[in-house]
Amino acid sequence: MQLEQTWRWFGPGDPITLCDVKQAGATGIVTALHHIPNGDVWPVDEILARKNIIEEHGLRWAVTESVPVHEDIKLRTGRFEEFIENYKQSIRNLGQCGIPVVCYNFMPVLDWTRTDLNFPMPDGSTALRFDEAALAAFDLFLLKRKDAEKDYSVSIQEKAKQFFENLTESQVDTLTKTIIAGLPGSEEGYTITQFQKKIDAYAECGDDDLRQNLILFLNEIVPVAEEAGIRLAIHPDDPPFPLFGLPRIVSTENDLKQLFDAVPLPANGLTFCTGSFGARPDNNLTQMIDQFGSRIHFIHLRNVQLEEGSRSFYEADHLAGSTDMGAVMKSLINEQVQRKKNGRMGLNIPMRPDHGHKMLSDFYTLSNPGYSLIGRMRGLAELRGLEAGIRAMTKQNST
Ligand code: DNO
Repeated sequence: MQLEQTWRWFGPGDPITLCDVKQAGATGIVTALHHIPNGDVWPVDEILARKNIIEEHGLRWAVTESVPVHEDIKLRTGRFEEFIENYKQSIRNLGQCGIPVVCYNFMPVLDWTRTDLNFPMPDGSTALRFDEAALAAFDLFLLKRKDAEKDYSVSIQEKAKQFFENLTESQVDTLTKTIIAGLPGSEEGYTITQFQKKIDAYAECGDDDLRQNLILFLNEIVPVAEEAGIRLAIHPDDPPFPLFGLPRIVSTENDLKQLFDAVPLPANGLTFCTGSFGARPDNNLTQMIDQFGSRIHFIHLRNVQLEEGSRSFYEADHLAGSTDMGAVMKSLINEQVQRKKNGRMGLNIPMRPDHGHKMLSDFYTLSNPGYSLIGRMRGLAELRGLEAGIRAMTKQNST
């Protein structure tokens, strides 16, 4: 059994079509009902309609990414009880329709965060980048968050000042939009005023409080998922360190341990995202796979190049960058071998090439940032080859 090769598709409005995906060689689709407002129940008929479109193309809906978690649930305020009931119903409905994996995240306010969506690579393609100085510039001089300077080293503050002074008005606008207007898959976007208000709501919520709220949420939804035949896969924080003074609780091995110890049912699982965990040099990715392998229900493969002396990184080619993708793949194949030995389900763990560069004809066609056709196709092709090569070398063939 190989890993299941999947592809994120944003639905019928995605400029990349299911016919394109087929030619890229993926067999599984990762999608979500993005048009349903955050907090509402996903109705069975809507799920089935999406499933039918996918199956008409000879593909299968392998993973839901994501069923978003409403801010009220994260903070346990407002209508959180109603939203948790709705979440449970969405899980039951997805289970009834035979969609086996649900990815979600518990990042406060923002989903994933970057500061540059068009970072030029030496080969002429462009990548996504997180520049700590650019983030600090936004935080210190545009958002003007109280005490923000405490969160940055003196050298980053200096770089941020210099960076900010050189920005044109339109660059200020682009930076602001990149950070808070909502990257693809984020269900929320904000203006600066709205963003500040959202951050203020976390004034009294530290890491321990947020973790407790996640565990209370998991206590309710994991048993429902077990019963519905759904595997839940929490996505790590991206990037895996605090932003804007907000709490962060899914960034490290120790964070994962606390979650799985608190709620041990097998449906309480993980999206192993190499790009997210890999953005922290103190995360040992293969060790994390060895330790939590049985919890991995979904895989995102992406490589980041860490930049010396800061928390900055850019998204490198899938087989380049700071993460040893060969070692990661080997550990994932080992996990699969263990599963086979133990006779457990979920053998062909779904994986997707997470993001890709904008390259070649991607420059002349529409796509969502990070979700280009050619760039991701290259990533998938490289990862497919890596997997086949390791299997051939280790005689862990695909049957
Ligand atoms: C970015 C994605 C994230 C991810 C969510 C999962 O490209 O990996 O948007 O889908 O955080 O809930």
